[in-house]
Amino acid sequence: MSEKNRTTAVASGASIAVLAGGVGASRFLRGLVRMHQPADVTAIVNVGDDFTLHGLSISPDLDTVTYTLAEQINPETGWGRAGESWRVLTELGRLGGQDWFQLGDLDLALHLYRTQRRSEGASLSQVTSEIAASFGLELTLLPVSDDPIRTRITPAEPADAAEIDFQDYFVAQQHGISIRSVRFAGIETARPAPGVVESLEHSAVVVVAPSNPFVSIGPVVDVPGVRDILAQRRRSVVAVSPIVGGASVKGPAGAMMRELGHEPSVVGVARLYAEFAGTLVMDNADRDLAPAVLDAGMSPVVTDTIMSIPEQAVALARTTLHAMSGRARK
Ligand code: FO1
Repeated sequence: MSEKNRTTAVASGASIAVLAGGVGASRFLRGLVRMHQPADVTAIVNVGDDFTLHGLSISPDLDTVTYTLAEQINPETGWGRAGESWRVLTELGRLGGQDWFQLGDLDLALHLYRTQRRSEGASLSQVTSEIAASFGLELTLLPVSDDPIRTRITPAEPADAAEIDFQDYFVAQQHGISIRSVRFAGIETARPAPGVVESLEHSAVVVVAPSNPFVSIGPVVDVPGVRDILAQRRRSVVAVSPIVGGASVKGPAGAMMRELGHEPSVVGVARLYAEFAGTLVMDNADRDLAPAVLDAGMSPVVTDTIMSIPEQAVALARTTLHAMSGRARK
């Protein structure tokens, strides 16, 4: 059957897959699950930011989604727990240990649990589902892969700079350095986690959340097989631009685009996504660029995309799904 004939409106009860990074994606998901049944939503989450510190397995994006949807997120940072205490980190600092990555006491408990379960042989997706259930989440939360994928950054300076770990770039260096390249170590042999392919193939709509195109969405769509599945159904794939007015809403996405040779605008986002997504939700501030987004191969939908409060996220999710009426798969 042709893609055209297999489409319908995004009805209640329709399944929705969301490709997700950390903070922006979590806010979008919080809006989505307030206007669409959470049980019909699957979040497929970046694991390129994952790393080991103090011997603990840390999965920042999975945890940010979990804490946000459980209404336990620290509202000031957008990551970590609300009402957190810092006794362990403070004592670690006093001892001269590594305290550059801020792990609060409650957050540490989660990393201890994940590390213990992994050492017992549980996969990342099994542990993720256990943690999600413990927080009462009703959506399905999947790491894009159970195999290790590690984002590695090569600084622009000096010319012979060695690759560094993503969290070294993002947190230790506060993404304050120019970069030459991004690589996802291990991705060539990574397999989609159980449920990922099924969700991508059978969801009525796939949403690419407003996350960094390189370091959040890149390690998801570059898992072998994922980009091809999306490209084959690109008419029912919609992305939300993380770039507004030529800069990222949060984090280094805009700077990264420029440094990696892309136009740091919603048009640059459209050029990156057009191969596998047919529609781009973009901000009112960029409405003059809608024709250029169309030229880049994506249908523009112009709306307010800033999610300062949950009600704005609900409105953005509603507009995003509404834009897919008539394009959703049955
Ligand atoms: N981001 C920071 O900028 N500084 C931190 O100290 C930090 C600690 C941290 C602890 C747990 C967690 O789940 C996330 C944390 N993040 C921190 C965010 C993390 O670096 C994410 O990878 C980025 O937000 C990119 O998505």
